[in-house]
Amino acid sequence: MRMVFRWFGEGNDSVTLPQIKQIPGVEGIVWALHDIQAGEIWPAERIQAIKKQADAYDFHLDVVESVNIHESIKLGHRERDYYINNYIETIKNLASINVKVICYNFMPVFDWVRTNLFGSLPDQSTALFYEKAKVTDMDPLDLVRKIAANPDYTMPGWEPERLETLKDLFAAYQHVTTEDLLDNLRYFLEKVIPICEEYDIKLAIHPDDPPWEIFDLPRIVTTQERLRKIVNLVPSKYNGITLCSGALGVREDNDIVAMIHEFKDRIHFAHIRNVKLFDNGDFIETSHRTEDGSLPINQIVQAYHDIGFAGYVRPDHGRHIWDEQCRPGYGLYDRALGIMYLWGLWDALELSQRKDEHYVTNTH
Ligand code: CS2
Ligand code: MN
Repeated sequence: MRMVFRWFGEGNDSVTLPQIKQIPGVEGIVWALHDIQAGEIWPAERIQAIKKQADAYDFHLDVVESVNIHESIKLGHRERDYYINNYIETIKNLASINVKVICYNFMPVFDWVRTNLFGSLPDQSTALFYEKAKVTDMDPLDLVRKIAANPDYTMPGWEPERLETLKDLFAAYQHVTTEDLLDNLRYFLEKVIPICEEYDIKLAIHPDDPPWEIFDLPRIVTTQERLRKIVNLVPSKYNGITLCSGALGVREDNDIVAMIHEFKDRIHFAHIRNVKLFDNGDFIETSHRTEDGSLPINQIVQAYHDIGFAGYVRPDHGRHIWDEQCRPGYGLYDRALGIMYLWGLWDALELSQRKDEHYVTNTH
């Protein structure tokens, strides 16, 4: 596995490149131009500027997360061709610095959804928390009205200045079904994958987080069966997956180990993190360690080892520990601890494999 670390850019991240350099085994930065709106072309000179920063620390920029998809592409509106062409121009610009993987998602309106960015864990650290009842019992337009009247009600993604756009988007998606969304993804992939093949850049779709429908919006990247459907929409290895254990793993019917084995040729980027599930459907993110959450991170790493995974891996979100002031979920300390746990598991597997090989050669 090739370890990489997400960095939001100079002035946009509390973590610095010199700090990342001191985490063992990190070879590259997962990056994006976060100020560029979905649908706009990423300018070549901005890309070059990031390259210069990364070069100074000998980090590669092979993985981009994310080049976001304009809503009109997800909605299947007429203007989508214009935005798909822009996406293609961005791919070409990224190829000029040798980018290898583009992570993206196809979630309508929201990216990940949580109800509290500072949920409490028993050790007094905090982490991203999802309260199911708060989301399922909520009529979205009601929530819009509530937040407009009292901004204290706000949740991540529902910032008061976004409310008007939210209203329009909810209306636009009203008649978009799951099948429509899949068709719109196919349309996008059919246009973009040939370019990816030509420029040797793999697309890797990130699962929906959480992987079920929320606020009556359709969601498609949710289960093993859906992933199968998506990789078959366009049968090219350039149409790939970002397998995010934490996003998919909050559904008990999702078996991450089985997914790693089934999609081994299509997983170009792995996000590894743990999450603790509660009986009422709530969940909170935890340390990466298997014992601390509900996911078998040890078996997940073993599955990657078993398939001889040579792709990119990053720890995903981390807890906020040791009073770190950071972007929710993206502090330095807990993600660095996560990396050391992943390396610990990986190195132990390497060691036992070598012992087995040694044993085999010695018995011949
Ligand atoms: C999240 C997402 O789970 C995650 O990795 O932080 O924001 C993710 O980056 C996007 O959904 C990928 O497009
Ligand atoms: Mn993820």
